[in-house]
Amino acid sequence: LGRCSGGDFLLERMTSAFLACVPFPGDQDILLESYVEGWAQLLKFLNALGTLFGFISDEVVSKMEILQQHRGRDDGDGSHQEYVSLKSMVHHELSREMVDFKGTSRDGLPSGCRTLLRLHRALLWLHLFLDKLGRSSEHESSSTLCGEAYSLTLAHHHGWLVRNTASLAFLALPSRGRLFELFCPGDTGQAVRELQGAVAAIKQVTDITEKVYEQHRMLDLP
Ligand code: 1PX
Repeated sequence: LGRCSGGDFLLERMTSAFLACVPFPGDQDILLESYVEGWAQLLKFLNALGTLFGFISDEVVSKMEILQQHRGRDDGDGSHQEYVSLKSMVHHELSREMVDFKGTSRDGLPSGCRTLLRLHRALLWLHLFLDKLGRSSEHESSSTLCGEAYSLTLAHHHGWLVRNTASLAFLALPSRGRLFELFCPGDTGQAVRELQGAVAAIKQVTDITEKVYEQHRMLDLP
């Protein structure tokens, strides 16, 4: 597989983190440490896009902090095995009745389950956007592709205020050509291949997450 020296700041590290989420595909489980690492890489990219995307970064950071707080919690024996993987987190939080299915309790740390669900929905958007970008032709607009992917996915979960703010941010997105330059300077073909690798890695993660949430009827957690 070809490597892109300039572009490795985003795609390669993000791809390897999301691949590392699933060390044993048969387990159909996600390692949370790698999941958070994948998001840390996405955050770098988001920050590089400039201040107009700050409200999105802030939201990602606050969701990551909630997960990290759960992961860092010491349950007495000094280990945090409960938050090692997606399935272990789900079983732990369900068995302790930490998951609020009705949206009534407003105090305390939100559950890891409802928090990761927000990131999962965002990954469904990202998967579609990057897939569209990888298949797009030269004259297509990144803002349009991003907006289309958003309408089909994340927008369903957002109110009008967030939707409107998001659609303004999309207009400030770098052009398709500049995004490809960020992914792999001077080599569009390699940028497309790296994009395809990222799309496949994300898909593996979202497919597993979707299944686990569906099994526990948690896809609509408030
Ligand atoms: C070009 C490739 C790489 C780009 C990487 C960018 C990664 C961006 C990830 C976006 C993550 C958005 C997280 C959204 C979480 C969420 O839905 N939160 C809402 C619900 O949370 P709650 O706790 O209330 O149930 C919250 O209301 C939303 C807050 C404001 C953030 C809204 C973000 C909407 C835009 C999503 C599309 C991102 C476009 C980025 C352009 C590159």
